[in-house]
Amino acid sequence: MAQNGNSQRGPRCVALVGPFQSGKTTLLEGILARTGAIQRQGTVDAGTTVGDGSKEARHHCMSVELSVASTEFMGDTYTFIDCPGSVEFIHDMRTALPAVDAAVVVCEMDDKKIPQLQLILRELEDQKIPRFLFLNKIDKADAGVHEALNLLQPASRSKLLMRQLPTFSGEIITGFVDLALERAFVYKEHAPSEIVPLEGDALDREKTARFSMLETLADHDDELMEQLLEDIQPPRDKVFDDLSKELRDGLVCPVLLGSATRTNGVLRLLKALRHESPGVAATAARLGVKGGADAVAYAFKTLHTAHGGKMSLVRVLSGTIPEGAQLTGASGTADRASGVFKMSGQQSEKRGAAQAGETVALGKLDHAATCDTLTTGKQPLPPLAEVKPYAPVLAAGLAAKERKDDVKLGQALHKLVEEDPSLVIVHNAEQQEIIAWGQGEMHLRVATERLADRFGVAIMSHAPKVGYRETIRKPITQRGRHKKQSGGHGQFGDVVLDIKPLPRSGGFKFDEKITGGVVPRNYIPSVEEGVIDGLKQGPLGFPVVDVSVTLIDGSYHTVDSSDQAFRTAGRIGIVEGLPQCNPVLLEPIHHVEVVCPSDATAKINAIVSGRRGQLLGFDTRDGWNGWDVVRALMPESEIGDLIVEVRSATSGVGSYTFKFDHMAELTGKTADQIVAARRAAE
Ligand SMILES: Nc1nc2c(ncn2[C@@H]2O[C@H](COP(=O)(O)OP(=O)(O)OP(=O)(O)O)[C@@H](O)[C@H]2O)c(=O)[nH]1
Ligand SMILES: [Mg+2]
Repeated sequence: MAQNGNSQRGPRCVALVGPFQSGKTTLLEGILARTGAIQRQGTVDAGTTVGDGSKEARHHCMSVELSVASTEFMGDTYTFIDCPGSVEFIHDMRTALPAVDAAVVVCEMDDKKIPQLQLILRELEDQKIPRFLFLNKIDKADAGVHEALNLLQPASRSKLLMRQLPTFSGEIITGFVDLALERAFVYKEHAPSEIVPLEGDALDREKTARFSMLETLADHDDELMEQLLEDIQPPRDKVFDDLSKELRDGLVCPVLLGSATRTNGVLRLLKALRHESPGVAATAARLGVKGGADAVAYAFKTLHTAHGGKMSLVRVLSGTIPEGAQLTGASGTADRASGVFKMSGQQSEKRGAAQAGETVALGKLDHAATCDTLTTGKQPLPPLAEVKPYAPVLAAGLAAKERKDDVKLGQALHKLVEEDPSLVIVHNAEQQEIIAWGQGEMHLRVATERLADRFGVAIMSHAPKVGYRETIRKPITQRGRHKKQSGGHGQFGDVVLDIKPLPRSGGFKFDEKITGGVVPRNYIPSVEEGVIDGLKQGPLGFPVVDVSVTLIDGSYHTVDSSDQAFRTAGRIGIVEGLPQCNPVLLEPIHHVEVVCPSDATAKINAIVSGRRGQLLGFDTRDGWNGWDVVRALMPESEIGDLIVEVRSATSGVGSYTFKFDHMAELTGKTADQIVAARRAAE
């Protein structure tokens, strides 16, 4: 310990993660209240928490982006990053993880949430983040909590290690025994737990549970194993050393108990973080930060605030960032930080220089992006972490409600994507649409709410258009004749076109077989242009593809013929010819892969078949215990809101990716409806 009572590990940064609605934001509130950072512990349901401070989070009673708050505990600063639990907002958690020393995975005794837990633990395992499990809502749990490890273990690759043993009064959990300290506590609502004697039945159970905890630790410590075999009590310091070493190395994941609403178990959690979790030095080493004269920080979130403008949330990994520091990120351009701020949910407060270990916001770094490695040096550093968003799964067409907001919409979308890179904006030139691609229904809904609330652009959204095409099934020879005699100079063009179907993905081919100059050479390109004009919208209302057109005959007039006249003649030829060629609708078919927990595979198969999908088979998902991947060919029009059904069949964890495969003919009632809808829209 340092003299001032601070631990030598310095300011910490800890992520609160876990399945949807497990109590992360409530736990943050409990921590802030228990450590005196806030006067009153707010609740999510009343919309009074620090973590869910944004209008959108309050409105939906769930976290929709990460939020950050710092507090002091036993002389050290702790910054917590409260991450959303919904898979639709998981990108914020993924970009935050490189910044943290450890994560607290808040979870419940609920088998329906195990796949979500597995998903989150997988991210932590992959990024090598030391992690505790906080088994929350213990106020609602019963004696079944003994089964917690059996229930939760399959979700974790590293061994779960019970650090605490619940004690009961009847069916209700009233306290716990700390198995490392060997002390018994009873919970007090909104107050520290009280130490009570450890005796009788509780003592016997403690001995067994402690032995099992030590056995788990001894798997990675031969000396401890020998002590256990020889019935020697290991010294308490050794147990704590092993706990923190094996936590840091990702060998074990200690499990603590508590109730966020009552702040039960919160102090023990903080003490475990203080004594067992690594500090910034270990985190910098994990990320490969090379110490030196220049400060290094990792930016894990970008915000555009109404008053402060752009803010970059960063963890300082080495050195000091003074006010007004010049910082360079991946862009290579240095920006001057307009200020160093302490964050508390939506509130920011100006403060002084930030030291290694501290988590702060830096103002107005115009060129900094989320995931950037920032340095006070002149040269940009190689990135410490690269977190690519998952491929988006749901699209919506967006337009400003009022035309005058079109320019503002463009700027707002740019800021929105800076804040949330898991949102993808595509400008579809063919359909003249702005398409927002997101991670799910709620993600897109929140995006449009933010556009209105934060950036003042009211939005209309619509289902994006499907990329239908049409083609022909019968060849024909068609004349196209354009003749106009109005007063002086007339117009004359006359062509004969051979129109033929091409095989699928044959595109468009134009050829000519003109002999004897019946159509002068210089007009032939105009004929082709006219044909292309005519193919832009076929008789069914869609672009025509897989057609070959050959100019075989025609005639001209020495005075009245022109490029324009032959262009018009070409267009007339194709437009009059196509309806006689037995046109047919083509729809895009995609190759789809749905990933889901195996017990949902049958449901997914049914969903895919119900959406005109052609199942290609399913396999176990590589490296994912208990998961499958279902492969199918599916029409684009049926994929539109596929994710909504997939999520509801998989407790929110299933997802899919897709890739264009081919265009297929579509006939019958479905095709008639599409054509009728297209005509109605005209
Ligand atoms: N009984 C009980 N309820 C709790 C406890 N902790 C949280 N809750 C309730 O669980 C619900 C979700 O709590 P949140 O704190 O929003 O959970 P979260 O994990 O932050 O949710 P997301 O961020 O949306 O994933 C709220 O209704 C809380 O009041 C607890 O310890 N006991
Ligand atoms: Mg939350």
